[in-house]
This record gives sequence, structure tokens and C-alpha cells, in this order.
Amino acid sequence: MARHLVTSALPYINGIKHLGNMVGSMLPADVYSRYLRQQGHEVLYICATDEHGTPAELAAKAAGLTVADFCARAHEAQRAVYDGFALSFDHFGRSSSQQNVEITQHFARKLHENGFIEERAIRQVFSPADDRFLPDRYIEGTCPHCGYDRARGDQCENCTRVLDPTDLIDPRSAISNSTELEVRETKHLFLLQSKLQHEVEAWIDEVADEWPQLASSIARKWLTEGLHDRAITRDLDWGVPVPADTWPDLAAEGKVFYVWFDAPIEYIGATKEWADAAGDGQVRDWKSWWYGPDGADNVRYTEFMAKDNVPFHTVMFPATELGVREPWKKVDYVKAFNWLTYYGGKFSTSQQRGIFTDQALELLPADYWRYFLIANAPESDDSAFTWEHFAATVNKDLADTLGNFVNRVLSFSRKRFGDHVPAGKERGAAEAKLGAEIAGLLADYEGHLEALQFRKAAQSLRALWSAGNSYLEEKAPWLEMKTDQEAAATTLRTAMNLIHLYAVISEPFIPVSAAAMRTAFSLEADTATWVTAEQARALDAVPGGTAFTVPPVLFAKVSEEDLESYLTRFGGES
Ligand code: B3M
Ligand code: ZN
Repeated sequence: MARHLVTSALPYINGIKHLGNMVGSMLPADVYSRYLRQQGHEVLYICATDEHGTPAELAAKAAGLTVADFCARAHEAQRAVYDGFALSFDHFGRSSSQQNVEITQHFARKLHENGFIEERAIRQVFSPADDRFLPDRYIEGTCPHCGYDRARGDQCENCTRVLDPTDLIDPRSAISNSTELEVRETKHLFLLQSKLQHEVEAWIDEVADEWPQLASSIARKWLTEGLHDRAITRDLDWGVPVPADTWPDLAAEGKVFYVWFDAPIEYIGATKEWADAAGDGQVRDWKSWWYGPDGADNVRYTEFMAKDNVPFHTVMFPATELGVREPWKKVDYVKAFNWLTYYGGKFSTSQQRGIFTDQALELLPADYWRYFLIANAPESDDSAFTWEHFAATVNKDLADTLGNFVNRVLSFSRKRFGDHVPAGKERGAAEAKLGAEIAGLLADYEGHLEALQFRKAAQSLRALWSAGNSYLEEKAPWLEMKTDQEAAATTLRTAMNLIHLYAVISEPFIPVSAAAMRTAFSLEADTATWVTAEQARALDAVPGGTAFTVPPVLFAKVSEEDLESYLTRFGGES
């Protein structure tokens, strides 16, 4: 048993996320956390809304709310969707929390004490039309690297390069569209990342070989290009204030930290929020997850994110942690994802293209989405969402292979033998063969989950479900009934044990349906504890005589009419 810290990239507060965001961070982190918990590990899965920066201010302005009000509402709206998706966060925090403010300010003070922060006067884009400086997303223009014409002042969405507003070609204000921009001088704090380059490199050499290539190659590319000193403060109203004890002048000017400085620190902040939220009599030690050679050394920390977030997590945040010169836990494993596309084109929040997570839940239950998305996770390459593929997957894998098996076996057994699992005979050759096959497939499945290979894990899970179908077809209990009732009973008892096994091992993917399958059986100890290969081989967790009920149909098929209506509503092309 080990201690596992799991985080998924913090969703921005500025709106409900689309399916691409879900599959690139929160959903796989949830699948992995659920699996580890079932294995008996101590797991802490932390997420939060990322609430600072220009996107929050722009969205609040569009909604006609104060930023604080907007964020409070938007946080609850996102939380409701994630509950709907059955995400099992141990805590879902807010980067605007007091805990994060304090830890972020502590980090900044320490970086300053250690000589890694410097105050510099810089020339910044100022918009007379808007009467303000235009940091980050307040400014848009053409990317100097790839020519994308909607690059933002902080990063080009297209080539993922990090930018400074003054890098943009043909810049314009994102607030007023004004192109009459000036450059004015103002003071900001700079994080001297260049001084930390070698330490970050040494650390990457130590840990990154084990990472998927997508993550390690982005980290290495970034380091090869060289770590530049970067401004970590902004002229915004909303954010973690620069602490007045250390920088009285900047604090007086109302400067706040740049969102990408405080956002990763919120992984720690949210862990403290989790501890502070403990009920009476509960002690939650947040520091043992994050701090101290003795405390955090026994923690394995896994991060989940889409590829555009990789530089910040593999280079910038570790540089910050190293520069603090305190023993803060650094990431052990970075699981990065490519893009999920919508018919080959970009899912886009700003352009309302694709499917949003709240809309998805209005159409169909979470498990349908969870299964499809993880089975088609953009791991080694981008992958496309199409309604046709989605309908085919739901119908074949969930409705036909799993759902039909469960309902067919339970209904048939109840009709012939009543509402207790029939005892039947000792297992025969067919059951022994099935047990061996299941044990082998289960080992594959576990191996893929351990390796965080989600598509392959889904394939193994599907193979486990199929093995049950083949067994049932081969034994044909509806025919056995005619000649040897005891033989039919043995087949049904075995099939019901498969259902229970499926319930346990499908839990990470489809937790809601898995619970329905598990609780169909009145077993004394109803737990989702993982199954050993030996238990899987024996297929005897549900003994003859166990009472059971037949759950309602687990998965409805997506009909031709449904498909038509989805295509009409969402559009079938990018
Ligand atoms: N909020 C970026 C994004 O939503 C971001 C991640 C922060 S993780 C510390 O893509
Ligand atoms: Zn670009």
C-alpha cells in the first residue's frame, strides 16, 4: 500500500468545459484514482477551479458581475457538472482561497530571499481607449512563430509557445479591439528562471525518462530553448496580491501575481483547503502530502493535463519549487494528452464548437461519456469525436456486450431458478478454461492501468466483457435447461460471478453502472475492493444461494433517430 497524490490540471473558471477538457485531465485522473483506491492505496485526488487572470475578468465583465461573484457562481456550476460525471475528487478547491493566497505569498517571499526574484521596470502595452495596461489575454494578435492570427498575449493556442504581449504581430485590445496601443513603462517582479535552468535540467534527467514521451519531449524542448526570466506579476484587480511586507511599492500599485504563478501552487493550497475542511474529530495532515523529506518522500505524485499545460508543470512550477529552497514535493509522473477533436476540428470554448460537459449530461448518463472518452483518449495522437463513432461504441460495447449480458443472465436465472443464485454443480472444464482466460485478461488490464495506458486498458476491459459473452454462447444455458438443469445452474452461477467481477473491475470507467451491478447481489460485504488473479480465476465470490435483484436495463442504445437529432443539434462537421 502506497500513498498516491493525484492532481488534474485546474479548469479555468471562465466557463463550462467541453469534452476535450474532460478527457485530457479530470476524467483519466479520476479513473486512475478510483483504480488505486480499489487496490487499497491511500489516495488524495485534488482539483480546483483556476480563478485568476484575464479570462476570469473578461468572463465576469461579459456576465455583468463582479469577478468575485462570477467566480463563486462559476465554481458551483462546474462542481455540479463534475458531480454529474461522478468525479471522485477528495477536494475541489478554488485558487482564490485564502490558503492559496498565503502559500503563494510565502513562495514569493522565499524566492526573493533566495535571490530568484528581481524587480524590473518594463515596457508594457497600454491601451488609451481602455485606459489600462493590457496583460496576457487582454491582447490578441498574430503569433510570431506560427502565424496563427488569434494568439493571445501569454500563449499561442496553436503552437503552444509561451509569448509576451509585445511579441505579437498586429496586436489589438481584446476588450475594445482598439489597435491604437502604446507602450509604457511600469515595474514588475521577475522570476529569474535562467538561474534555475541547470537545477531543473538535472531534475528532469532524474525523473522524466519514465514519463510518456509527449510529456518528456515537451519539457526537454523547452529546456533546450533556454529558461527565460519571466514577469510573474500583472496589473489586474483580481489575483493574489503582491505582499506589502516585501514589496511595498508594488503592493501599493495593486499588482497581483500572474495566474500561472499561483495556479500550480493551488494544488498545495487546495490540499490545505481539504485539511481545513475536516469535520469534528478528523485530522487531516495536508503537509505530509507535500512537504518534508520524511513526509512527502513516501508519496507518489501523478499529474494529468493536456499538452499545452506541460511546460508550466514540468519546467516552470518545478523551477519555482526548487527556488523556494524548501523540501516541497515535485511531480513524479506526468500524464499528458493530445487533443480530442470534434470531427477533426478544434473543440473550442470561445467559438462554442463541440459538446460541453453540461450538455453531454443532459443527453445521456455520465457512464456513456466516461467510457467512450477514456476508450478513445487522445494518448499517442489526437483523436476525433464523432457522433457516429460514439453511437456505435455505446451500442456495441456498453449495450450489447456488457449491458445485455447482465440483464440476460439475471433475468433468465430469475425466471428459471427464482431470486437466489442457483447452486449448480462443481465447476467443470469450461469454467476452468474461462477462469484462466479471465485471469490472464485481468493481468493485462491491470498492467495497462498501472502504466496509465487508458486506451489499452479499455481494450482489455472490453475483452473481459466479451469473454463472458463467448462463454454464455458456448454453454447456452437456455438449451442446457432442457436436458440438465444442474448444468444450466452452474453456467448461470458462473455468469453471475462474472457480473460481479465486471462490477468491481469496471468501476474506474463506469462507476454508476458498476455500483448497480454490484448491489444487484446481497452480499454481506459489498465492497469494490480489487480482485486478485486467484479470485478472478475461481469465479466464486458470489456463492449459490445469494439473493439478487435484476437492475433496470443498464445502457440504452443510441437509436438512428437519436443520432439524427444530435447531428442536427450539434452539427456533424468541424
Ligand atoms: N487553468 C489551463 C487550462 O485550463 C489551466 C491549468 C492550470 S493547472 C495549474 O488549460
Ligand atoms: Zn503560434
